[in-house]
Amino acid sequence: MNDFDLIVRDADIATVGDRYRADIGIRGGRIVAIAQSLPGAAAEVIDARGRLVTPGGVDGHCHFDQPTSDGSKFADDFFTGTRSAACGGTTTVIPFACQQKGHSLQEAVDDYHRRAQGKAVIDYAFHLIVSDPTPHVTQQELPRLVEQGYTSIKIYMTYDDLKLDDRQIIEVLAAARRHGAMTMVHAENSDCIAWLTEHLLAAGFTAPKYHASSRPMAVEREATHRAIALSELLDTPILLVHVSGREAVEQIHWARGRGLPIHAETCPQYLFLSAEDLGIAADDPLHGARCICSPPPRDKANQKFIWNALASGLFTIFSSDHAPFNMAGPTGKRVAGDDAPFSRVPNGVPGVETRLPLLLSEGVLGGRIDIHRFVELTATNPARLYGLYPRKGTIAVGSDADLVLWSVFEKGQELRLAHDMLHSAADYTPYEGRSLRAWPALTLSRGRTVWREGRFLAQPGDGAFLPCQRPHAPRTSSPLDQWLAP
Ligand code: DUC
Ligand code: ZN
Ligand code: ZN
Repeated sequence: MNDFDLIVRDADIATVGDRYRADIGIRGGRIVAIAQSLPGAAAEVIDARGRLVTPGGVDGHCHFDQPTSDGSKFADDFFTGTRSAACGGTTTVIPFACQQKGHSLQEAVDDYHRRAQGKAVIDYAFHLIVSDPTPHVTQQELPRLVEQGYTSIKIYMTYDDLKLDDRQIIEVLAAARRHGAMTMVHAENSDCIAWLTEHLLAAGFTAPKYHASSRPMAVEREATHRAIALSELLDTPILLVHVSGREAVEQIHWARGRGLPIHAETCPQYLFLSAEDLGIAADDPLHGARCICSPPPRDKANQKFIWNALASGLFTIFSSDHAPFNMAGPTGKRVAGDDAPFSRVPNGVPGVETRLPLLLSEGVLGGRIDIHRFVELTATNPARLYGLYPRKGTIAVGSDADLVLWSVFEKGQELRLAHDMLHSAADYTPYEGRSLRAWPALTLSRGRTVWREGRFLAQPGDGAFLPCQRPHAPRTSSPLDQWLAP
């Protein structure tokens, strides 16, 4: 009988706190030993030969096979989405079970389990999107679902079919506070966007680049400030998702200075894309639609500001916000036609597979952040924030054996990113042609090799659903609790 199912020998291990060379012993999908020159027999040995090894990525924000209301269809389901994640070094994903207005949260959860069942190749948890916070939802369903391991809630301040007004946001935050859930906030001012869009369209400014004009920084700044104020009022933490530029960062900085528990996320599109990418091409007026996402990519000065905020520690997590719609065909970006106005183009860009390689290449190997911050942003902090740590997000005895062994390329030997390298069902990447200094050589998910030297090796259904712990204790001891009914 072997001591281990697998030993990864001579790994250059990087975690949030440490960097050292060791062997990693794996049994039953878990890490059971870490030592220099691990004794004992193993059914399989992987020779890492001093390769950089990081925890498998935890992507705390991605969209697979989510129902839509405009006739569009997400390009990735749970199979192609998780396949793409695994090939890019991510071993846990957290997409969204989205409540439809007039329906229950439980229906959304049941439907999303059906969509995931037998398809995912890596482990997954669900966030809940609350679009209709009736008393039944906040008082009956949310407490029960939090108890069952759905411990994070996304709310929207924009999008007609999802948005909540301030009173509804307060009701959700009160429930999150009471039950120890994390609330993620999409912060953009809906009325400002509606008014700007109406006037842009009336003036004939319909091309993709006007998407950015319809959602300027002030729209995000105002909503960010309002979300912070509501979080302070309710004495409960929030996470501001997909923060895109300086003015939103300044609000978060201000809130942290007041000691408020405000977390923040940014995404590859705010580091690697800019408003210029929304431009048209000679042969396709909708060319820029490939980079339409919300909030929109900003200018180069904002891009630089987000890089600095990432390095300075302001951001808690770095997620993909993978939301893939195809450029070809009738259910993607062209759902409203080849000449559709920007306002009818589905929002979102693909990015679940390129998230880690882009940040390792341009962040760590480009000298902007160190490897520990990379691990913190991409694996450890999302696992902590969403109640999956230490099972996920680190390399430690007792943790799941979710690992990435990296190929690192010297300067001058870079890999050129091309869509046909990728494993999403999306028909393009917005990062086509970028130089990469790193790509996963091998990804392990619970000790199984899911990606090795260009070959995808997992089976649909290998991934399991992960119930999450409560990310924070229910809050019950502030002045609010003297009069707030339980
Ligand atoms: N914005 C979102 O809020 N969600 C999906 C994609 C996007 O661009
Ligand atoms: Zn959002
Ligand atoms: Zn999103």
